[in-house]
Amino acid sequence: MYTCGYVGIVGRANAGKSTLINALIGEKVAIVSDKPQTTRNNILGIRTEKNSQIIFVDTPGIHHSKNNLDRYMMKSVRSALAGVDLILYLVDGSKPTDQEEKDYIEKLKNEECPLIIVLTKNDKPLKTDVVGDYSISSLKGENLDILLKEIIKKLPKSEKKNFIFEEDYYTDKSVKFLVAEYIREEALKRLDKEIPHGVAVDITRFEERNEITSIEADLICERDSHKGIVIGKGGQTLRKIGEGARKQAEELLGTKVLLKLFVKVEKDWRDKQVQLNNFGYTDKK
Ligand SMILES: Nc1nc2c(ncn2[C@@H]2O[C@H](COP(=O)(O)OP(=O)(O)OP(=O)(O)O)[C@@H](O)[C@H]2O)c(=O)[nH]1
Ligand SMILES: [Mg+2]
Repeated sequence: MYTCGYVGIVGRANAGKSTLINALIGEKVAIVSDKPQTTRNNILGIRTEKNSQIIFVDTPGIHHSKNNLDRYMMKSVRSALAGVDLILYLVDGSKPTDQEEKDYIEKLKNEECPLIIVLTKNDKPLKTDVVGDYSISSLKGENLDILLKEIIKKLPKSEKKNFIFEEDYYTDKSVKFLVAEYIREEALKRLDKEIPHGVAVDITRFEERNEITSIEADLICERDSHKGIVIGKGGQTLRKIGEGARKQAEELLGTKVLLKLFVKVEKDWRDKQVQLNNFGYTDKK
Protein backbone atom coordinates (compact mmCIF):
# COMPACT_ATOMS: atom_id res chain seq x y z
CA MET A 1 0.00 0.00 0.00
CA TYR A 2 1.18 3.52 -0.83
CA THR A 3 0.22 6.75 0.92
CA CYS A 4 0.29 10.21 -0.60
CA GLY A 5 -1.50 13.39 0.38
CA TYR A 6 -1.51 17.03 1.32
CA VAL A 7 -1.41 18.18 4.94
CA GLY A 8 -2.27 21.83 5.68
CA ILE A 9 -0.45 23.25 8.70
CA VAL A 10 -2.44 26.12 10.17
CA GLY A 11 -2.54 28.11 13.36
CA ARG A 12 -1.88 31.51 14.83
CA ALA A 13 1.26 33.47 13.98
CA ASN A 14 4.23 32.19 15.99
CA ALA A 15 2.57 28.85 16.85
CA GLY A 16 5.59 26.98 15.45
CA LYS A 17 4.25 25.88 12.04
CA SER A 18 7.40 26.50 10.02
CA THR A 19 9.64 25.01 12.72
CA LEU A 20 7.57 21.81 12.65
CA ILE A 21 7.76 21.54 8.86
CA ASN A 22 11.55 21.98 8.90
CA ALA A 23 11.86 19.35 11.62
CA LEU A 24 9.72 16.87 9.67
CA ILE A 25 11.49 17.51 6.35
CA GLY A 26 15.02 17.72 7.74
CA GLU A 27 15.77 20.70 5.48
CA LYS A 28 15.18 24.39 5.94
CA VAL A 29 12.27 24.98 3.60
CA ALA A 30 10.62 27.66 5.71
CA ILE A 31 12.20 30.47 7.67
CA VAL A 32 11.50 30.88 11.38
CA SER A 33 11.56 33.85 13.73
CA ASP A 34 10.26 34.96 17.08
CA LYS A 35 8.32 37.75 15.34
CA PRO A 36 4.74 36.98 14.36
CA GLN A 37 3.80 36.80 10.68
CA THR A 38 7.11 35.42 9.48
CA THR A 39 5.68 33.19 6.76
CA ARG A 40 4.04 35.09 3.90
CA ASN A 41 3.42 32.47 1.22
CA ASN A 42 2.18 28.93 1.20
CA ILE A 43 5.29 26.76 1.03
CA LEU A 44 5.35 23.04 0.38
CA GLY A 45 7.64 20.79 2.37
CA ILE A 46 7.75 17.26 0.96
CA ARG A 47 8.70 14.17 2.95
CA THR A 48 9.12 11.03 0.89
CA GLU A 49 9.78 7.59 2.31
CA LYS A 50 9.65 4.20 0.65
CA ASN A 51 5.88 3.85 0.72
CA SER A 52 4.69 7.34 1.53
CA GLN A 53 4.88 10.90 0.37
CA ILE A 54 3.52 13.60 2.66
CA ILE A 55 3.19 17.08 1.23
CA PHE A 56 3.02 19.64 4.03
CA VAL A 57 1.62 23.08 3.23
CA ASP A 58 3.07 25.77 5.47
CA THR A 59 0.77 28.78 5.75
CA PRO A 60 0.93 32.32 7.14
CA GLY A 61 -0.41 32.61 10.69
CA ILE A 62 -4.12 33.32 11.08
CA HIS A 63 -4.96 36.86 12.18
CA HIS A 64 -7.24 39.79 11.37
CA SER A 65 -6.69 41.33 7.95
CA LYS A 66 -5.44 44.89 7.99
CA ASN A 67 -3.79 45.72 4.70
CA ASN A 68 -3.43 44.00 1.35
CA LEU A 69 -0.50 41.92 2.59
CA ASP A 70 -2.65 40.63 5.45
CA ARG A 71 -5.56 39.91 3.14
CA TYR A 72 -3.25 38.08 0.73
CA MET A 73 -1.87 36.02 3.59
CA MET A 74 -5.33 35.05 4.83
CA LYS A 75 -6.31 34.13 1.27
CA SER A 76 -3.26 31.84 1.23
CA VAL A 77 -4.54 30.07 4.34
CA ARG A 78 -7.99 29.55 2.84
CA SER A 79 -6.63 28.32 -0.49
CA ALA A 80 -4.23 25.95 1.33
CA LEU A 81 -7.13 24.46 3.27
CA ALA A 82 -9.25 23.98 0.18
CA GLY A 83 -6.94 21.40 -1.36
CA VAL A 84 -5.73 19.34 1.58
CA ASP A 85 -6.50 15.79 2.77
CA LEU A 86 -5.77 16.58 6.41
CA ILE A 87 -5.46 19.66 8.57
CA LEU A 88 -2.96 19.98 11.41
CA TYR A 89 -4.07 22.83 13.64
CA LEU A 90 -1.17 24.02 15.80
CA VAL A 91 -1.86 25.65 19.16
CA ASP A 92 1.04 27.28 21.00
CA GLY A 93 0.92 25.20 24.18
CA SER A 94 3.16 27.61 26.05
CA LYS A 95 0.59 30.43 25.94
CA PRO A 96 -2.98 30.87 27.15
CA THR A 97 -5.43 30.51 24.24
CA ASP A 98 -8.03 33.25 23.69
CA GLN A 99 -11.70 32.69 22.96
CA GLU A 100 -11.38 33.73 19.34
CA GLU A 101 -8.91 30.94 18.67
CA LYS A 102 -11.04 28.40 20.53
CA ASP A 103 -14.02 29.40 18.36
CA TYR A 104 -11.90 28.97 15.26
CA ILE A 105 -10.88 25.47 16.35
CA GLU A 106 -14.55 24.55 16.91
CA LYS A 107 -15.32 25.77 13.40
CA LEU A 108 -12.55 23.61 11.97
CA LYS A 109 -13.92 20.56 13.79
CA ASN A 110 -17.14 20.99 11.83
CA GLU A 111 -15.35 20.94 8.48
CA GLU A 112 -15.38 17.74 6.50
CA CYS A 113 -11.61 17.51 6.31
CA PRO A 114 -9.91 15.30 8.95
CA LEU A 115 -8.28 17.37 11.68
CA ILE A 116 -5.47 16.79 14.16
CA ILE A 117 -4.98 19.31 16.96
CA VAL A 118 -1.36 19.64 17.99
CA LEU A 119 -0.07 21.49 21.03
CA THR A 120 3.42 22.85 20.29
CA LYS A 121 6.45 23.80 22.39
CA ASN A 122 5.93 21.16 25.08
CA ASP A 123 9.51 21.76 26.24
CA LYS A 124 8.02 24.84 27.94
CA PRO A 125 5.37 24.88 30.73
CA LEU A 126 1.84 24.18 29.51
CA LYS A 127 -0.35 27.31 29.52
CA THR A 128 -3.19 26.53 27.14
CA ASP A 129 -6.39 24.79 28.22
CA VAL A 130 -7.10 23.53 24.71
CA VAL A 131 -7.12 19.73 24.62
CA GLY A 132 -4.84 18.54 21.84
CA ASP A 133 -4.52 15.15 20.16
CA TYR A 134 -0.74 15.39 20.39
CA SER A 135 1.72 17.47 22.35
CA ILE A 136 5.05 17.99 20.61
CA SER A 137 8.33 19.86 20.69
CA SER A 138 9.80 20.50 17.26
CA LEU A 139 12.98 21.83 18.85
CA LYS A 140 13.52 18.68 20.93
CA GLY A 141 11.98 16.34 18.35
CA GLU A 142 9.51 15.09 20.91
CA ASN A 143 6.50 13.04 19.75
CA LEU A 144 7.17 13.85 16.10
CA ASP A 145 7.41 10.13 15.27
CA ILE A 146 3.98 9.28 16.66
CA LEU A 147 2.49 12.35 15.00
CA LEU A 148 3.95 11.24 11.65
CA LYS A 149 2.48 7.76 12.06
CA GLU A 150 -0.96 9.24 12.70
CA ILE A 151 -0.65 11.55 9.68
CA ILE A 152 0.22 8.63 7.41
CA LYS A 153 -2.72 6.66 8.80
CA LYS A 154 -5.14 9.45 7.89
CA LEU A 155 -3.92 10.13 4.32
CA PRO A 156 -5.34 8.55 1.12
CA LYS A 157 -4.02 5.09 0.20
CA SER A 158 -3.55 3.33 -3.10
CA GLU A 159 -2.29 -0.01 -4.41
CA LYS A 160 -0.10 1.68 -7.00
CA LYS A 161 2.61 4.20 -6.27
CA ASN A 162 0.82 7.53 -6.38
CA PHE A 163 3.51 10.08 -5.53
CA ILE A 164 2.95 13.61 -6.81
CA PHE A 165 6.53 14.86 -6.65
CA GLU A 166 9.86 13.33 -7.68
CA GLU A 167 11.32 11.46 -4.73
CA ASP A 168 14.26 13.81 -4.22
CA TYR A 169 12.13 16.99 -4.13
CA TYR A 170 11.65 18.48 -0.71
CA THR A 171 9.95 21.75 -1.64
CA ASP A 172 8.09 23.37 -4.53
CA LYS A 173 10.12 26.56 -4.18
CA SER A 174 13.20 27.51 -6.22
CA VAL A 175 16.62 27.98 -4.65
CA LYS A 176 16.22 31.67 -5.50
CA PHE A 177 13.07 31.87 -3.41
CA LEU A 178 14.78 30.08 -0.53
CA VAL A 179 17.79 32.42 -0.62
CA ALA A 180 15.45 35.45 -0.63
CA GLU A 181 13.70 33.97 2.40
CA TYR A 182 17.01 33.35 4.20
CA ILE A 183 17.89 37.02 3.68
CA ARG A 184 14.49 38.01 5.08
CA GLU A 185 15.03 35.71 8.08
CA GLU A 186 18.42 37.25 8.86
CA ALA A 187 16.81 40.69 8.62
CA LEU A 188 13.91 39.67 10.90
CA LYS A 189 16.42 38.42 13.46
CA ARG A 190 18.10 41.80 13.66
CA LEU A 191 15.18 44.20 13.32
CA ASP A 192 12.62 45.17 15.87
CA LYS A 193 9.18 46.68 16.27
CA GLU A 194 7.25 47.48 13.10
CA ILE A 195 10.12 47.27 10.64
CA PRO A 196 10.29 43.49 10.11
CA HIS A 197 6.82 43.36 8.62
CA GLY A 198 7.73 46.04 6.13
CA VAL A 199 10.71 44.23 4.62
CA ALA A 200 10.69 42.40 1.30
CA VAL A 201 13.56 40.91 -0.70
CA ASP A 202 14.13 41.15 -4.43
CA ILE A 203 16.88 39.00 -5.96
CA THR A 204 18.30 41.01 -8.86
CA ARG A 205 21.18 38.72 -9.85
CA PHE A 206 21.76 35.00 -9.42
CA GLU A 207 24.64 33.44 -11.34
CA GLU A 208 26.56 30.27 -10.71
CA ARG A 209 30.00 29.94 -12.27
CA ASN A 210 33.03 27.83 -11.30
CA GLU A 211 31.57 26.72 -7.99
CA ILE A 212 30.82 30.32 -7.01
CA THR A 213 27.32 31.75 -6.91
CA SER A 214 27.06 35.52 -7.25
CA ILE A 215 23.89 36.91 -5.79
CA GLU A 216 22.67 40.49 -5.58
CA ALA A 217 19.51 41.41 -3.76
CA ASP A 218 17.51 44.47 -2.75
CA LEU A 219 16.14 44.68 0.75
CA ILE A 220 13.02 46.74 0.27
CA CYS A 221 11.64 48.72 3.19
CA GLU A 222 8.74 51.11 3.48
CA ARG A 223 10.23 54.32 4.83
CA ASP A 224 13.39 56.38 4.56
CA SER A 225 13.73 56.19 8.34
CA HIS A 226 13.69 52.38 8.14
CA LYS A 227 16.48 52.35 5.57
CA GLY A 228 18.94 53.77 8.09
CA ILE A 229 17.96 51.17 10.68
CA VAL A 230 18.34 48.29 8.23
CA ILE A 231 21.82 49.54 7.28
CA GLY A 232 22.77 50.21 10.92
CA LYS A 233 25.68 52.09 12.44
CA GLY A 234 28.56 52.06 9.99
CA GLY A 235 26.69 49.47 7.91
CA GLN A 236 26.91 46.94 10.72
CA THR A 237 23.35 45.58 10.66
CA LEU A 238 23.32 45.10 6.91
CA ARG A 239 26.72 43.40 7.06
CA LYS A 240 25.48 40.92 9.66
CA ILE A 241 22.33 40.21 7.66
CA GLY A 242 24.52 39.56 4.63
CA GLU A 243 26.93 37.28 6.49
CA GLY A 244 24.15 35.18 7.98
CA ALA A 245 22.32 34.87 4.67
CA ARG A 246 25.54 34.02 2.81
CA LYS A 247 26.26 31.14 5.19
CA GLN A 248 22.74 29.78 4.82
CA ALA A 249 22.91 30.11 1.02
CA GLU A 250 26.27 28.30 0.90
CA GLU A 251 24.82 25.43 2.86
CA LEU A 252 21.83 25.23 0.54
CA LEU A 253 23.73 25.57 -2.74
CA GLY A 254 26.93 23.71 -1.87
CA THR A 255 29.03 26.43 -3.53
CA LYS A 256 30.84 29.52 -2.36
CA VAL A 257 28.47 32.47 -2.37
CA LEU A 258 29.21 36.12 -3.02
CA LEU A 259 26.26 38.09 -1.73
CA LYS A 260 25.70 41.81 -2.18
CA LEU A 261 22.76 43.51 -0.50
CA PHE A 262 21.28 46.90 -1.33
CA VAL A 263 18.63 48.70 0.71
CA LYS A 264 15.80 50.41 -1.15
CA VAL A 265 12.71 52.31 -0.10
CA GLU A 266 9.39 51.60 -1.77
CA LYS A 267 6.64 53.40 0.04
CA ASP A 268 3.52 51.36 0.78
CA TRP A 269 4.73 48.28 -1.09
CA ARG A 270 2.54 46.21 1.20
CA ASP A 271 -0.55 47.81 -0.30
CA LYS A 272 0.59 47.78 -3.90
CA GLN A 273 -1.52 45.56 -6.07
CA VAL A 274 1.39 44.62 -8.34
CA GLN A 275 3.14 42.72 -5.62
CA LEU A 276 0.16 40.72 -4.50
CA ASN A 277 1.36 37.61 -6.27
CA ASN A 278 4.45 37.00 -4.25
CA PHE A 279 4.82 38.91 -1.05
CA GLY A 280 8.12 38.89 0.70
CA TYR A 281 9.90 37.86 -2.45
CA THR A 282 9.74 39.54 -5.81
CA ASP A 283 11.10 38.10 -9.01
CA LYS A 284 10.55 40.73 -11.65
CA LYS A 285 12.55 39.14 -14.45
N1 LIG B 1 10.64 26.31 22.88
C1 LIG B 1 10.20 26.04 21.65
N2 LIG B 1 10.10 27.04 20.76
C2 LIG B 1 9.63 26.75 19.52
C3 LIG B 1 9.24 25.42 19.15
N3 LIG B 1 8.79 25.46 17.87
C4 LIG B 1 8.91 26.74 17.47
N4 LIG B 1 9.41 27.54 18.44
C5 LIG B 1 9.73 28.98 18.38
O1 LIG B 1 8.54 29.72 18.12
C6 LIG B 1 8.83 30.86 17.31
C7 LIG B 1 7.92 30.88 16.10
O2 LIG B 1 8.22 29.77 15.26
P1 LIG B 1 7.77 29.71 13.72
O3 LIG B 1 8.03 28.31 13.27
O4 LIG B 1 8.38 30.82 12.95
O5 LIG B 1 6.20 29.96 13.87
P2 LIG B 1 5.10 30.07 12.71
O6 LIG B 1 3.86 29.45 13.26
O7 LIG B 1 5.62 29.51 11.44
O8 LIG B 1 4.91 31.65 12.62
P3 LIG B 1 4.34 32.54 11.39
O9 LIG B 1 5.09 32.16 10.15
O10 LIG B 1 4.65 33.93 11.82
O11 LIG B 1 2.87 32.28 11.30
C8 LIG B 1 10.31 30.78 16.95
O12 LIG B 1 11.03 31.62 17.83
C9 LIG B 1 10.64 29.30 17.18
O13 LIG B 1 12.00 29.08 17.52
C10 LIG B 1 9.40 24.37 20.13
O14 LIG B 1 9.12 23.19 19.91
N5 LIG B 1 9.87 24.75 21.36
MG1 LIG C 1 5.88 30.38 9.60
